Amino acid sequence: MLLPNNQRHPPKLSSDPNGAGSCRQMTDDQDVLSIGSSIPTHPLGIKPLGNKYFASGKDARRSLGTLQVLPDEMLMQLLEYLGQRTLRLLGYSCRFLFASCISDDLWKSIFLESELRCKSSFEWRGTWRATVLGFSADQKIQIDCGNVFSDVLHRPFVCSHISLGRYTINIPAVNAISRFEDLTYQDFAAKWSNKPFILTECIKPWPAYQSWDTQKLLKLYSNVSFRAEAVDWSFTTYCQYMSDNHDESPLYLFDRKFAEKMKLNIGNGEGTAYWKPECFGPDLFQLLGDERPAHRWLIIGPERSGSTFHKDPNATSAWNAVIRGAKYWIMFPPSALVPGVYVSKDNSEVTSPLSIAEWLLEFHAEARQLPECREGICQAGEILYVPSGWWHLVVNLEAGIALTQNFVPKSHIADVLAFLKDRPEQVTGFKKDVTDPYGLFVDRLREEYPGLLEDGLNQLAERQAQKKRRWDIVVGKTTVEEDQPQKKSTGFSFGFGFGDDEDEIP
Ligand SMILES: O=C(O)CCC(=O)C(=O)O
Ligand SMILES: [Fe+2]
Repeated sequence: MLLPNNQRHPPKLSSDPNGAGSCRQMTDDQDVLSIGSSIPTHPLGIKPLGNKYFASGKDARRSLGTLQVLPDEMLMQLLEYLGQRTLRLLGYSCRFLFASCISDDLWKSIFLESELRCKSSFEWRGTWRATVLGFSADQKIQIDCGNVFSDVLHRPFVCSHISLGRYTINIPAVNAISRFEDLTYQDFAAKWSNKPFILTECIKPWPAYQSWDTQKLLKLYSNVSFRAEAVDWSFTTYCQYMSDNHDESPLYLFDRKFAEKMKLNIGNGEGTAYWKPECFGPDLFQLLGDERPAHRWLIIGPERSGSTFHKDPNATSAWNAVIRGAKYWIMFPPSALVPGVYVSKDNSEVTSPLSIAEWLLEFHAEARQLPECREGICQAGEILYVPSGWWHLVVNLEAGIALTQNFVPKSHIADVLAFLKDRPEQVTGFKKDVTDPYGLFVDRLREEYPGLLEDGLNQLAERQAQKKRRWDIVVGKTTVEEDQPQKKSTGFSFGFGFGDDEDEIP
């Protein structure tokens, strides 16, 4: 899978949203207006760096002593090496260090290194710091940091408070993801397997849609541990976190063993929680039985949680059904260059160094202008289709519950065969004892769908030959006219359209 490498982007001092970092004198109230009326003033009074140049009174940074030589980014990096006691005490030495040492990103790391990390049930106290230190809400320290000017310290606050509405309303009509009540398999296979779409009615009969909400799940599964990124938390603890956190990138519950943990039946028949929609037709990875890679997840998260840009694993396609809440999706076809997303040369790593909020602030406007951009909101009771290889970023517009499943429709057999064959080091989700996923898939297809396998392999061979021809043209071994005599050369292009594999040198 192309996993996003969620490193934080060093904040750009000059590109603070709406000029928050620019040289304008601001009162507290003006501060609020400058970064969008929905962003409250920082509770400690920390201000963007630009405000410093017109502020009267002492700049808190001057009390840092020798540490003044360090830029804010470096100071924060240094603090990452400190343990909880030192970090807490250092925070009481001056206002600037208080504002720095209280940063909840630092305390999240401390939490993850502490013995609390292994606990499934504990009391979440609103911040990572309060949770680690066992503070109650009324023990919140309030030190006025009104003379602390720092984009590094202010920007995470902006990012965790931006209004999502301004990015998700006014979707240009040409970008809008198509919406249907339902679709037949014939239509899907013939016209829609290469494009995202939303179905508005097909999951409405699911018992999961009809009866699940957070309260109900809490009643039934309060002590069940679910995976949320790096931790396994009881549902009670996760719900406490979900209803009271201010993280820029909230911890996302993403559990692939949910069916076993919740003792759910899935599929057609009595007493099942949900079944896969008919319109997608057969899932060819079902042929792998227990040897198929991880393929279904329960997803729960608060407003602003979500998934940064990625492609789904092993060139699979997916559906994502919203049970409660609403999700904003922004998507691009496989060969698109997505603004703010950097892919390593061998396509194995995606560095989307930004949180969802940072990406929205910095790149959304540019991305939306691209002709390949597709956007849509999937509401509760709706399901969205993600075609193989499509880039997507997803953000929860409100706290929500979703179910997702990855699968291989017949129309994408060649994409999956190519991925398993040509990128074995990027294949993910198979159990360790499955040493040759490509061979396994081919064997099973040969038994069940020999004609389809032959088609898939022919498509693969044709793609390979095409790549070779393009390469020969580029290195001058042949010309476009020789390659395609019917087509007079009007200039060579490397854009091969939607659904195309990355343009690789053979
Ligand atoms: O609901 C979401 O956050 C999207 C999940 C997703 O893209 C995935 O499971 O691959
Ligand atoms: Fe995905």
